[in-house]
Amino acid sequence: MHDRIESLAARIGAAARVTILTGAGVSAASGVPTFRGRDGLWRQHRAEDLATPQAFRRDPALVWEWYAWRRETIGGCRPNAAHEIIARWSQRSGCTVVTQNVDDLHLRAGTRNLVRLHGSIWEQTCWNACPEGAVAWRDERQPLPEVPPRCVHCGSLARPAIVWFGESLRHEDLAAAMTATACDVFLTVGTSSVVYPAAGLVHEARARGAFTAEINLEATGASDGVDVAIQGGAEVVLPLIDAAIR
Ligand code: BJW
Repeated sequence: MHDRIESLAARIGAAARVTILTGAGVSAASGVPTFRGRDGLWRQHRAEDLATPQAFRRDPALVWEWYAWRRETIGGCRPNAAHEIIARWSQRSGCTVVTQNVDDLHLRAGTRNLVRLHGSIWEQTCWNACPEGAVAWRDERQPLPEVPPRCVHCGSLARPAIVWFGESLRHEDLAAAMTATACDVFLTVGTSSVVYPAAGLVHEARARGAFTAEINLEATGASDGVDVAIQGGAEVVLPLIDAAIR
């Protein structure tokens, strides 16, 4: 592992453009549950019961109770060493951070040039798509005074500003992520690499000539397709890489 860390550090140190894709594993050491690992969120709840527009239409109160519980959990979590290293690297010009996480821990760590592909658990939009409510507003109140919450503009039902299965990502976010695949080094960190289009970004980056690396506790479907796969916690491996960058 030492050699792989040294060689990846040398690549990052020499790169003009670095892109980092993150997933739930980056926030695991902060106490945010992952989706598919042991104790992952999907183990207790079926995705199709909670994270689809159909589920919300069927039972908005149930879906909002799940989000209220997750907001409470995430609200008590702090960025860990992985978020902090990524935030520091993001100060370099040419660095883009693309996250699938909705917890906003990258933002709280001070990450610049951040693309939040799946939205934020701290933002809402109008379920009825009233014109003003189409633009997400922030609501960090804990606990939410009303569950389900209402649109601040028209009073109808609000929804989490999160991309559910079967929904399109925001065009500008996907475009920014695709642009960032034109880079010298592409890191995929703490993601199971099963959810598209995010899972395709590392392959796109490699096809465009990037050196690609994965950091994950375990092998994923992306491991065989990257130049270097390092098994370990992001909160352990990223500080080692950082220390090895000259
Ligand atoms: C550690 C660690 C530590 C632990 N250190 N590592 C092409 C092919 C097939 C299907 C599709 C396709 N294109 C689109 C689809 C459909 C669908 C999809 O991908 N389905 C797959 C499941 C097959 N995609 C969509 O619907 C997307 N929309 C879209 O593409 O629109 C156009 C379209 C629609 C339909 C058909 C075709 C085109 C939208 C995807 C939205 C994803 N939303 C979610 C949930 C939101 C709910 C919420 O959060 O409240 O976002 S799904 C969930 O998974 C969440 C996550 O962001 C996402 C990714 O999960 P992530 O981050 O990888 O977490 P885990 O838990 O899976 O993995 C954690 C990893 O960390 C593990 O590997 C651990 O080992 C590791 N780990 N501790 C390092 N300390």
